[in-house]
Amino acid sequence: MKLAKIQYHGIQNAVAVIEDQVARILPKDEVSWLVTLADILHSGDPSYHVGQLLANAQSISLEHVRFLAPIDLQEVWAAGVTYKRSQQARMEESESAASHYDKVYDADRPELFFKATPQRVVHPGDAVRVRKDSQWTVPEPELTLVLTPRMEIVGYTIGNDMSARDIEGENPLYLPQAKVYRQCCALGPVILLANEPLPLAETSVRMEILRNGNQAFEGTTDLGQLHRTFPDLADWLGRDDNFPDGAFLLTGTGIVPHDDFTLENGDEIMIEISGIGTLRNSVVKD
Ligand code: DO4
Ligand code: MG
Repeated sequence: MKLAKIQYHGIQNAVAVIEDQVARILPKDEVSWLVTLADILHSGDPSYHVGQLLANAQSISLEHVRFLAPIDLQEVWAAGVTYKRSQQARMEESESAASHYDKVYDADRPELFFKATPQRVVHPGDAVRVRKDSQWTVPEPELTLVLTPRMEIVGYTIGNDMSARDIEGENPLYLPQAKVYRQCCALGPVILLANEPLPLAETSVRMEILRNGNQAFEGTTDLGQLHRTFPDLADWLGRDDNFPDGAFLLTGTGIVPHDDFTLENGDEIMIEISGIGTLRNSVVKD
């Protein structure tokens, strides 16, 4: 089952189940404590509660729907160097930090970093941004875990961990500046409820970047290449910390464009994860 936060016909914020070409809008007044998408996700049994609400749902065509990032008050975190491709790319980009990237790939403790507050996250269809002081920025397409305050994996969505590779490569202590800034992250368009584990090797991740309508980059991987498990990443994130509003955890990139590629103003990014959907964003460089 796929859930989304949407706008339609002047309604600014509704929660819907997405089925084929239809959004089934969940009523807010049936069970008063299930008001936000996070309320449903953190309810202990989202599928059951959604099932109850669906009895009074109104269906509208997706043509009339604008998808919002499926986030409420959660913090957004990210894991790094969880795929061989990311380890290689990072070691090439930073001579001084190469051994750190090498070690963290195999270390017990993963690299986890703070990525975004909800206000830094852009909606599907909106623009992610290249920092003014970066000449080398790329998108990172990442399967993203939706975590409850108890750190249970309750869903999956698509994330874009925008990264200024020149800033990160100059000095690893600049990582927060390379990663966290206005419009540095996109999430959506839907959350696939995690009723069953994802079939990792069969779940493909594909990213395509268009420039002036032409393909400027295309790459694919699959979740079978991930060097860590989702429960392990969630466990490390929750270790000795509290997330009263839950969290999103981007699980790292297995696709890194070649080193002479950087995003340009007006580029279009498409990230497709099989079984979840496609996250589309434009790029602004200002
Ligand atoms: O260590 C730098 C960031 C790595 C990252 O974001 C990734 O592997 O996805
Ligand atoms: Mg990343």
